[in-house]
Amino acid sequence: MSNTGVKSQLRDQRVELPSWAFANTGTRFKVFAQPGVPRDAYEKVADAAQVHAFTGVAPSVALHIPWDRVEDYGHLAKHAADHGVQVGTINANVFQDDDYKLGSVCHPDPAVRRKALDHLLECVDVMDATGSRDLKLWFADGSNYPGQDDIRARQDRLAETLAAVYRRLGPQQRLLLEYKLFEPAFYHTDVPDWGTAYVHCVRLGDRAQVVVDTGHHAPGTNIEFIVAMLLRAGKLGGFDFNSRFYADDDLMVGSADPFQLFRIMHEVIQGGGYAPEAGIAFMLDQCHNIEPKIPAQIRSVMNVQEATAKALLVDADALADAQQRGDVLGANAVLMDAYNGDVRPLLAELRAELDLDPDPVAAYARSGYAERIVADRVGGRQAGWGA
Ligand code: LRH
Ligand code: MN
Repeated sequence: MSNTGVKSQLRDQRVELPSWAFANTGTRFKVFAQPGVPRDAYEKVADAAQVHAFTGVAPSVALHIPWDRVEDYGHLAKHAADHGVQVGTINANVFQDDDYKLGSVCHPDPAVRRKALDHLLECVDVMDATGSRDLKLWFADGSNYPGQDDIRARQDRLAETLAAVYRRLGPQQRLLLEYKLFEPAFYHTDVPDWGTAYVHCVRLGDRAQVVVDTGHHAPGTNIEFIVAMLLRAGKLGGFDFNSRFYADDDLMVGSADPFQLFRIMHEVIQGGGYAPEAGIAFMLDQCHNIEPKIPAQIRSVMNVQEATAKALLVDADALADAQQRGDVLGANAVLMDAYNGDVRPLLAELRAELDLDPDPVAAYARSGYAERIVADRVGGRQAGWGA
């Protein structure tokens, strides 16, 4: 594809930001507070809008309930629009209440399951108010010791609750089910892998899709294979992009393994999943525990753009020809040539064409926004995970 063709495809890129990336986050050892951190959903949205202002391809921000609970979600959506962005995916949270120690939707006690379902239904009400398309469900549910609970019975409970949520969805709304191998459960997790998520989504219907969080697999997992399979099955709803060296580290996407991100975007493009009409949500799910949060989100969006540009530059005809001829090294070389190309000048050109500074990180630093929020956001309680 020509550079012009690649640039027009890159113009269509849409990366959704996580509101929680702008709040204080950390590990069980320590949460390091940072000056200027938002105190509420309004300030998180304003910070997310900065990322869009400097990258041009991050026009929506995902919310997490109750971390982003407000009086009037319609008013918050208006606030977002006033800042040039939209409220995107609504994330439910049934993993931080004392009642959920033994699970939420999989809990043995029907009263606890009812409580969890009520929260999930509340999140659909939020979607109605914000105009969001997607409800994202990640369950911490699982067990720590063999025998702790009946694995099969927990699947029945999960299926029952998911069906109730699916019935509540509006015709344009989707349920995105996110899997995770382990943590906080350390023996079994009720939705541990793509297969389990896929089985539940197929059972629910067309508007139930699987989310691939790139930090939620066993080390060595070929994630792009899972992406190809879900795309082929029409069940890839979206990504939670981040990267990791060990477990669910939630580091900046592309920072630990840029080649993996390239391979994933290659499968997305090959599988027809890149075009906006494919409906795949490209979301970031990251925690900036020690680094400044807004520049880290800008850098992350740029990493997705770079991986995407390289994947769009793969000579698909030459690749297919080499693959057909069984030319192993030739085929691999086609992919590596695209990966090893420097796409930064092309992206700088694209930004200039979008009337953006070719270097978004430097432009943000010059804007003075970082200093302004430190000066303005005095008092109140900084936002966090409240864990
Ligand atoms: C779980 C997860 C999920 C979110 C949370 C913030 O590890 O990836 O997507 O709800 O992080
Ligand atoms: Mn996630």
